[in-house]
Amino acid sequence: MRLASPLGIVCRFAILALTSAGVLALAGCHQATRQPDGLVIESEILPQPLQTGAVILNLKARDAASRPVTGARIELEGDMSHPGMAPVFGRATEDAEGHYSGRLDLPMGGDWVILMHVTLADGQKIERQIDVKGVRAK
Ligand SMILES: [Cu+2]
Repeated sequence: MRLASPLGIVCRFAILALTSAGVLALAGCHQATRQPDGLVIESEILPQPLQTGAVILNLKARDAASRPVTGARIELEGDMSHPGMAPVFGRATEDAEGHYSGRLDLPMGGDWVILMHVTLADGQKIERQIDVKGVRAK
C-alpha cells in the first residue's frame, strides 16, 4: 500500500538519526508498513509477567517456505501507545540459524508497541510489529 510508505520512511529516519548522530528521534512511530513478503517472525518476550526495565525478545524468523531467515539485521523500536513519548531502541542479533534475540528497556508501565525494522541479507527492508500490552510498573 502506497499510503503506508511515508510512515515507513519516518521509522527509518528515526533509526538513521540514532545511528548516525547519536540523537534519539523524539517522534513516535506507531505504524509499520506491511508487505506481502512472506516473512514470519514468531516472538517471545520475557520475563512474564512483563515489568518495566529490561525485557528480552526471542525472535524466530522464517520465510514463506518455513526456512529459517538468516543474516538479517533487526532493529527494535519500542513506542508507547499514547503520543508524546520518546521511543526506546535496541537491536536483535542472530544467535542461532534464524533465531534472533535482543533487549529493550521499557521505562514506563502500560501498553507498548514494538516495531521490528528488518533488513534481510539481500538488503530488502521489512517492518513488523508486536503489541505488548499491560507492562507493569515496578
Ligand atoms: Cu509513556
